[in-house]
Amino acid sequence: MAYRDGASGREPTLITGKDVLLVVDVQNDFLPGGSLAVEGGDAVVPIINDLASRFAHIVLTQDWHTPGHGSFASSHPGKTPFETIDMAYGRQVLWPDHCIQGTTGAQFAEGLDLPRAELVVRKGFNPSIDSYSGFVEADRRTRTGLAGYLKERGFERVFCAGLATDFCVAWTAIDAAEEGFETYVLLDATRAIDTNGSLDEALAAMRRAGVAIIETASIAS
Ligand code: VGL
Ligand code: ZN
Repeated sequence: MAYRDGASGREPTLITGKDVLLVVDVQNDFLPGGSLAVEGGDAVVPIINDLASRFAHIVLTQDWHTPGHGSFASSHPGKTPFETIDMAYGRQVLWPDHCIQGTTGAQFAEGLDLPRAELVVRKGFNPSIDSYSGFVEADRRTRTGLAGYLKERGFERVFCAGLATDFCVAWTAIDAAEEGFETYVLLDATRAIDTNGSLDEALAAMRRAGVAIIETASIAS
């Protein structure tokens, strides 16, 4: 609880048509049993399903890597998952193979029930560039089109949930804030990988970027 920005005692946040729920990477490979399982990752599924009923607008991101993707440890001889290397665009954590295009692991969690979702943004399909963020790839240059889409639709606030708190949720939220959206992370609707201090680092980076870290209970039903 100490991590949360004091939502307690505040009025619940009323959701309007200018708000969008951005559900990040709730895919089989990030759930228990998946190749890059996030501890307790399955717990976000019912929380997000319930949360979704409070939003008129929902957008999903989907990690969508090529086989042999540059972010996979298996693509770098002698390297093991969770080591880091220097790529052309900066430091990269190396991951187990995950979310390969068209595989079961890349599919959304079976229990995720978001038939009203208006857009799915796939990311990480450039074989040599990772993309934690739903907005901009790890080269910090190549844009996915999501910011343009959200702006064109007139959204003003972005509420982020999903997996993992310290990677794709954090980078997506930071970029949303940098794009000028009022940005929230619904912390209890996320779960973290937490490798080498990554969760504390991500929470601090989100706060520096002006992202508000709240809980789903503060969203009015
Ligand atoms: C993610 C590591 C690699 C995430 C995706 O969704 O947080 N993390 N690819
Ligand atoms: Zn990935």
